[in-house]
Amino acid sequence: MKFAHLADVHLGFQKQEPLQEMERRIFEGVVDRCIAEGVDFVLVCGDLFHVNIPDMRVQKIAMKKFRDMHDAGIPVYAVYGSHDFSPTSSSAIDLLEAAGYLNKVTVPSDDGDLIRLNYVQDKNTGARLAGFSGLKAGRDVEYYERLDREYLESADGFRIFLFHGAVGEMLQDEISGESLPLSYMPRGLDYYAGGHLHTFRNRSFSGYENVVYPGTLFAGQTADMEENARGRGRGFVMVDFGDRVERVRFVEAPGCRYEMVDVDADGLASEEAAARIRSMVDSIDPTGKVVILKAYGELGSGRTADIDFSAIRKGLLQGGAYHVMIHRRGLTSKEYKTRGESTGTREEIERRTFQDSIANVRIKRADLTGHRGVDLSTKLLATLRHPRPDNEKKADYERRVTADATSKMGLE
Ligand SMILES: [Mn+2]
Repeated sequence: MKFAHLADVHLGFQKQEPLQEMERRIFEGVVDRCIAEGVDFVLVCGDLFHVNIPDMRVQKIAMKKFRDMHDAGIPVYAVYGSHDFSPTSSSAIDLLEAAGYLNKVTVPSDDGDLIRLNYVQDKNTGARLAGFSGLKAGRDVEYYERLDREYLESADGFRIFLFHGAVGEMLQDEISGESLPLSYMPRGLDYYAGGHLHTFRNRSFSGYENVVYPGTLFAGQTADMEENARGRGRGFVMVDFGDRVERVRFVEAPGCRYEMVDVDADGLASEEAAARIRSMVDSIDPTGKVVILKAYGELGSGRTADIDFSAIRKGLLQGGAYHVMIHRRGLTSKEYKTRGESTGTREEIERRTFQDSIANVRIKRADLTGHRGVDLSTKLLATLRHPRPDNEKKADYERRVTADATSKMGLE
């Protein structure tokens, strides 16, 4: 018998069309693979979706593939992650459950001090599954402290615990704000199916064998894309089992090909930095690849806007790149540095900040640069700084703010 273990798919994470297409292809390929391999069931350990209610495009992709699994007779067992969690059961996860394509395994009865989780039993294999969803920061610990572990430990048969969160013992070198000790989980179960950490890891401890994170299938945060470009394999986990776990194997999902262009421009003049970026970009073959251009450091002279990133992007796309990502947040300029001093009134600080930022913007229109640009920015900020009052509907608020902003910009 075998099951597949997925987590952190983050459907809907990608915002650019070519990457959305890749995200879809990877997910569909993995589901097709599970069906072709004839798995007995599939586990989804949180963050299937990047947000609890993703747009319809994303829901359709999921609906279709979960239906395929359902039609192939493959049950899916899931817990929420931190991204698709909904305390009121209004997540796309719940839509899949309502359609009968997925089973949430968290069935707690919370009366008194202890939280009791009941196992869900898989009909065909007899495996028992229980789990905890990922909750919003900090609340996990409190729930685990109240978990009736003995109840879960006393059941017999093949037992799986699904969870979404960082287990302290499984951390490698990441700086993680919060983690749970393994001892918070029921002891002696057969498999601990994790989600939340985005890279594959598989370890066993005394009393806790087979603690596994499959990692993300593609990406759920920008740093994942960079790791991909540096050669990290992504995929899911396939587990063969009988009375016990027999084999755990990582199955790599085919993804994109990448080129990483990493430019340290520290101390360079802006023309030198531009030349370095050009020569590095010219030395790669972008054909069919996702190119990640990362520029950082403090320019010794000139403006960051002297580097024409949009022309570089255009050139790469013309050269056949599948997609170009430019990360230049770490690039600053010594000459045009935003003055950090926070003296003066709020208005003075705001004006100064706008002045400094506008100096770094490459644009020819006089109404958007110089003191006119600062005036306009200040006026727009006045419109945008007020949050929606409680008694105003969101749509009305958006309409009012948009109308106000367009009139200040002199647009119709
Ligand atoms: Mn995640």
